[in-house]
Amino acid sequence: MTKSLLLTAVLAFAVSPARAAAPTVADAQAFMDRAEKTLDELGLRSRFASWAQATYIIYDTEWLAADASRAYSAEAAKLAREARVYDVIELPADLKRKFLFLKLAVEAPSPPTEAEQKELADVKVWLEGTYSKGKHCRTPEKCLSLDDMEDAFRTSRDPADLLDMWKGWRTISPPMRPKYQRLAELSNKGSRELGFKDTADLWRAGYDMTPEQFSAELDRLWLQLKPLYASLHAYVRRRLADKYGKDVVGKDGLIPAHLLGNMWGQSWGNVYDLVSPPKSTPAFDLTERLKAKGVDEKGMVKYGEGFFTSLGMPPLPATFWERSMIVKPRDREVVCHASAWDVENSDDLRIKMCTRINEDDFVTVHHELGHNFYQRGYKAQPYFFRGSANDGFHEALGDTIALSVTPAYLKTVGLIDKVPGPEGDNELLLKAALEKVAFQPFGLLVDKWRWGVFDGSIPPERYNKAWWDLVRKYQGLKPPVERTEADFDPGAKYHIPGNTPYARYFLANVLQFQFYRALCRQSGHTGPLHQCSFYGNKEVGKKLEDMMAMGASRPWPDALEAATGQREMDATAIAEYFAPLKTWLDQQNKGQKVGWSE
Ligand code: X8Z
Ligand code: ZN
Repeated sequence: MTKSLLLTAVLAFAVSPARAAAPTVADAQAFMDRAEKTLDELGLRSRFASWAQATYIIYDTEWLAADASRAYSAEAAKLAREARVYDVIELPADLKRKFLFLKLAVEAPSPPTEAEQKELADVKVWLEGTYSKGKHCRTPEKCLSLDDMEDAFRTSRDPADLLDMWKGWRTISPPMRPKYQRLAELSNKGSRELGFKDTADLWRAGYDMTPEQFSAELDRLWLQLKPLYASLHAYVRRRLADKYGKDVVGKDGLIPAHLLGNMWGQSWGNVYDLVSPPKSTPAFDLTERLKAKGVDEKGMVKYGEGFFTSLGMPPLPATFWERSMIVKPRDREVVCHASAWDVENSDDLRIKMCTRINEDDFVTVHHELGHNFYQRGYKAQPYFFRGSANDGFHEALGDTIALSVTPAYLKTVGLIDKVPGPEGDNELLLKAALEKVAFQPFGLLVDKWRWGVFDGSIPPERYNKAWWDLVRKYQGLKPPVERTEADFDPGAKYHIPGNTPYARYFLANVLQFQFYRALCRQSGHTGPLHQCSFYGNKEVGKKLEDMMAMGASRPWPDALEAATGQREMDATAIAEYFAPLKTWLDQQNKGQKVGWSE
């Protein structure tokens, strides 16, 4: 115990004669054991209720889910308040870590009064339900779900059609605005009760550094990637202008957000055909191959599982196939946004996805199963360590596997007949960059916006403007039509009404290339990084299993070191992967304007 802590402890003891003795480490341990047991039980109830709600949205399941979430959050907040008595003693590192995780147990921590707790739980469930049930009705009879529109965005090349869907989807979110404002207010109250400045501070407290350091770390990683993004952006912008004309694209250096094959302009792989080098013939189209082979939704998941088992990991449990929701039900509302669960925390692995037979969802299946195998890996850890080293690790694992879905791998599993020669490499890299590099500024700005909302620097009357300012600054995109404060465009992205932190996806895109580079080197791969597939490599599997088994028990640099030998997050791996493409993009951009006025 340090001198000042000792003094505080003694003083606390001296001024409260009613207390028998100052708390000891053993007291703290006993308290933590009880806290873990209590939250484990309440978490179980809450997950059962949330699963029912997410796979069958009706008044009753929403009620049950809100009630269970309120009970869990209120108990977590109460325990965190009680835990303050242990602030004065020096705890062993792992116990101290658990006390921190107790404070971080809930993304929107419970405010003090019961009425506010109920209001917060209801607002959260309402927001997610409103998003998930959202429709754009072109006529009263012809309503499109987000799922339908996402599908249309993949292939539609009609700017008027795209604009209609882009605007139509954003009509679901204005009613969310006052509710979102309440979510921010109530969750800030809860965060302050726990000793944080606000929820922005709480969200950045789980990275083994201060919140300010974490923000600086993200900015540092972004600067490592920005030149590559700027080259890609300039190239794509020019090719889209060739296709749609200057009238649609404009002359300000920005790209209209509805032309990128994705509802949020967050990843651009679906417009590959529009931007691929003019004379190239795409080697293969995975979506077409999956359809031609008659692969169904379950078959998609089987391919994903097959990759993990090839690494020596045991297959998914039988209950996975019984309890998962892999196909969108026809007759009820569900939360289509993909997720992975371990409901009972005993290998009760499940995914929930409105799977479509296409390349995007082929990757998403690997992403979700990555969550499931991680959950299985750390299930023997105590309650608070059942998580990944930091949340970016959880998001990165399945994507790391998906990077190994190379043409050679696809041939091995019989999805393509012939591996294209190295002359097709540039196209493959361009395709991958449209997914991974294009995503990064979006991955960064979503939480920049939320941190601003939580810390008050973005007041409600500027919610929408601040969102588009960030989109312009980081992504270099613009809305295709004027937006005002009558709109609430952040609410049209799942993670805002779903209240899921987003910086994790930015980190995941950095980390997955670090994992992939290290695992490829370990498996003896020598050629260009993007040609590596570690399919079937049991040593790689062992390395991943060791990291997953650590859960959240150690600071993330330890887990990163165990897997990669590095202790820092580092965007050089992604830069190395795309280095040949960067050279090519810069040649294409010669004499052209790169960048935009931020
Ligand atoms: O939300 C997800 C996953 C579930 S954790 C499907 N992702 C982000 C998104 O869809 O916006 C994966 C990539 C980014
Ligand atoms: Zn995920």
